[in-house]
Amino acid sequence: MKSEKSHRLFEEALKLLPGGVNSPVRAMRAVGLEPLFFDRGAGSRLFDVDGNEYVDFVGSWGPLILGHCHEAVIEALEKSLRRGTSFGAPSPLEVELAAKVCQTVPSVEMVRMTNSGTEATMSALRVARGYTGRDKVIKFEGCYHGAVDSLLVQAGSGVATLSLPDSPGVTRRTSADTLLARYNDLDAVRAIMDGQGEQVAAIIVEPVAGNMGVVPPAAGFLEGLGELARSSGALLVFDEVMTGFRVAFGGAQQLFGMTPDMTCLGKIIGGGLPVGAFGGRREIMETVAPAGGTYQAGTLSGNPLAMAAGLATLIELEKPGVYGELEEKSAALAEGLKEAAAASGRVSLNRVGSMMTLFFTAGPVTDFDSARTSDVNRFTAYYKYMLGQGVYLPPSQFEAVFVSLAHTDEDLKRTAAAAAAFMESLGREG
Ligand code: KE4
Repeated sequence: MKSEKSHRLFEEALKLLPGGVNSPVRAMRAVGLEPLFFDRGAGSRLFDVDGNEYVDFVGSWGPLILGHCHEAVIEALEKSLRRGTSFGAPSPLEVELAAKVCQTVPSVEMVRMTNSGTEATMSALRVARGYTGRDKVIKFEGCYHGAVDSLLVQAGSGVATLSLPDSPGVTRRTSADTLLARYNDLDAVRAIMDGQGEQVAAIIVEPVAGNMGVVPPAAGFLEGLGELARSSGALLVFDEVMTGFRVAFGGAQQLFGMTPDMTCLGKIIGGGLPVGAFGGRREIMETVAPAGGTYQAGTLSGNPLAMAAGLATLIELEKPGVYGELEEKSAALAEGLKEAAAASGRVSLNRVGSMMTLFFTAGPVTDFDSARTSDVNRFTAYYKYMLGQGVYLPPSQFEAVFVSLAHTDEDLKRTAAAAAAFMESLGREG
């Protein structure tokens, strides 16, 4: 596989960008590779600057559920582009997309657009703290909510609660208000609430975890969080940046029949352009400036191009049969991967809808600790083999593979066949 042009670009980028990239995970360090530089995408395919072609299962980390350059998205962008790239003032498209989100996501009566998922979760927590007058927030080990200071924390001493900064620059005081629990462990949350419930402003959770690899909620876990939040006066915040419009048109909350107090969105609602959003009950959202006193702002929030691409994407997703088709494609890929891995026995697959992860561990993977029993060296060998076969997977064991409407049966069969060939080679190694 030629990579001279990517290599040269990376050499140049290393002088200009930290690590040569604008976001760490795409640096491909977890799999010991230099990042590929891409020239264009089309449908389910990506083409790098050296002319290599790949079946793309990253989909820009989730937004491209329609695939690359979908006609409806391109047309919407072309039409919007010629009317202006940004006004810094309201435009009709913001109202149209807000209406679509509020009509679709059960918990969202009002919504505020942002420019990233990070901004959305950061703002949602500020609103929750302002609304409840409380300081503490509960998050779960292995869940990622963007590069938010108070959420870049790791498990501190003990197991459940004390958290420590997970990045230089995050102060102990900042992390002190963040309490940690194990994902799918309601008892851990109950223990925190018994001791500090009256100080907790919010419980923030990925309703389907995607950032430790895909980990579904255990039966009763989300409902239990809802009860614990309600009984203590804390807000339940679903971070649906990844799952929103992904696992169902109304997101995980529609899939599981839940109504959290607030929801964070991103990725798909921008159709590949920079976007985020947070929303919830009207009485909560009316506290956001300028309606209320909790400040939140953004020069390019509600940008007409992002709104146009997001609206075009949601209009496509709303068409009859779309999620049935996504489910068929995703189930076919999952079955193919499971068959491929059956021989090795040291692999387990988690899937919810069109997001899935093949863990190189016997499993079951139900939280971050069990995810981390994965053999990351074996994952790396798998990753490199698949890349060589023209399959572009997320370059980390702890990420989600995304199936799009653009993936063809041939794409999926070819991917499963490549995985089977790799697994057989493992069997031969013993
Ligand atoms: P952004 O700020 O990257 O738009 O969104 C942050 C975020 C918030 N919440 C969830 C559940 C998320 O998955 C994310 C971002 N996801 C990662 C991939 N796991 C983005 C990839 C990257 O960081 O480059």
